[in-house]
This record gives sequence, C-alpha cells and structure tokens, in this order.
Amino acid sequence: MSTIVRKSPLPRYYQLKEIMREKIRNGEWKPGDLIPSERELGEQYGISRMTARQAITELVNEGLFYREQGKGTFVSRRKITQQLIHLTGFTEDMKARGQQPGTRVLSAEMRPADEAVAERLRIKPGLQIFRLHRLRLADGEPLAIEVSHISFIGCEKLLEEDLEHNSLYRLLETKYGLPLLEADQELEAGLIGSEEAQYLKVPVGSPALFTRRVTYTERNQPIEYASSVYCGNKYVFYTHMKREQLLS
Ligand code: 16G
Repeated sequence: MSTIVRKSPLPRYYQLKEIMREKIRNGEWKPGDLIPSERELGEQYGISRMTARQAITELVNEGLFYREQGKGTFVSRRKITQQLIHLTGFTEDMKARGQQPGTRVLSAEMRPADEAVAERLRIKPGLQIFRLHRLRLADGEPLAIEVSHISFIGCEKLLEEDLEHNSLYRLLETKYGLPLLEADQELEAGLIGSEEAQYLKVPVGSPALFTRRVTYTERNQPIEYASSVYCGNKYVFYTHMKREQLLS
C-alpha cells in the first residue's frame, strides 16, 4: 500500500499507519530520521491533519516513532534487547550495541535509608546512603529512569564524581575497588506515570517495565539497590534457560 484508498473499508488513519510502517520496513525511513509533519502528510496523502495526527500518535504509542518537543517526530531504533545472563551496566550495554550512552543526573545526595531500601541493602534503616536519580539515554533518546541507592564505607565520596560522564559501575570497580559480582533482578509490568512521562517523552500511561536490581560485591555484600523504569515499548529482556532435570 503506498497511497490512501478512499473506498477502502479500512479507516484512513489506519492506512497511513501501514504506509509509514512500510517506509520503516523498506528502509526509506531510518532510525533517527525526522518524519514529515502532520500538515505535510495531510497534503501528500489528501487527508486531514487530524487523521495524520492520529496515525502518528498511534505509532508513537507503539514505540516506532518518538517525539521531541519543538523538533518534530522521529523514527525510533529497533527495541533494545537487554540480556539477563551477564551482569552488565547501562553504559556497557549501549556501547555493545554501538549506541552512545547518555546520562542526565536528576539528583545526587546522601540521605538516610528508609526501611525498604535498608532491607534490600541489608543495612540498618536510617544509615546514610548515596542516592542517585538518573535519566538514561541512548543516542540522545531517553530510555529509562534509574534510582540507585548505594551503600559502602566512604560512599559519600560519590558526591564529588562526575556521574553525567562516567559509568557508575566502572567507577565502583576501577576507582573504588569494589568488584560487582552478582545481582538479583525483578521485572514488573506497569504504566508510565506523569513525572516519568515528562523525562521519557512518552504519553502518560504508556507501557513501562519496572525493574529492581540488587548488586553484590565480595562476600555477598549488597552494594547497590536500583529501582528503574524502562520504556516498555523500547525494551525486550532476554534470558536463556537450562532445564535442570528431565521429567521421568
Ligand atoms: C543498569 C542497572 C543499574 C546500574 C546501571 C549502571 C538495571 C535494572 N539497572 O542500568 O542498577 O546502576 O546499569 O550503569 O539494569 P552505568 O555503569 O552506566 O552507570
């Protein structure tokens, strides 16, 4: 389909969606390309701006496009597969995919651990921990919001680090000599809330994946408890399983 068929039983916005999908499939529109405006699409296909908007909005919600305020609508990259086999951090994951990792530090502070965080970190509630709230991006596109709670003797030194330009995992391992050995991770489906939606540039109520990860250093000591929100339409989590026993 390359034009809108007026007599088709298919609604026009749906036909335009299929036309745009095809442009992505056949490589005419590549990840990162700016797509034509609603007005341009309307003129090109002889449909109203409202119809063009509906088609674009649905493809934004499906994750095929993303909007940047004041700039327009762009073609998204294919979904990011995060493997849950090896313990890796965001920077490593993005570099392995050939994408440029980015970070916006939303806040970084020392604060007392509340009950829930203390339990995960196996420390006493009220103990001072380093709390880091970050927006994570790949090639400038926002993907996730992460809140890391970090506890080790001397963790207040992290306040002085440039965490916009440095990987946390790398700093912990190379500068602080804290090897990251294992992690427990939970995944839960949910919806993007209003504050998150602003940072992630997706509509409120879009699909989200909530993850909680406890990372351990030597002697099984938790060092980080991170709770994150990933754009559900941009991520696939992958794991490989082996059967321990065959049924007899
Ligand atoms: C991952 C981890 C997060 C960690 C970050 C380190 C999950 C759910 N979270 O995003 O716990 O803080 O990597 O990334 O996977 P960095 O080394 O780039 O700072």
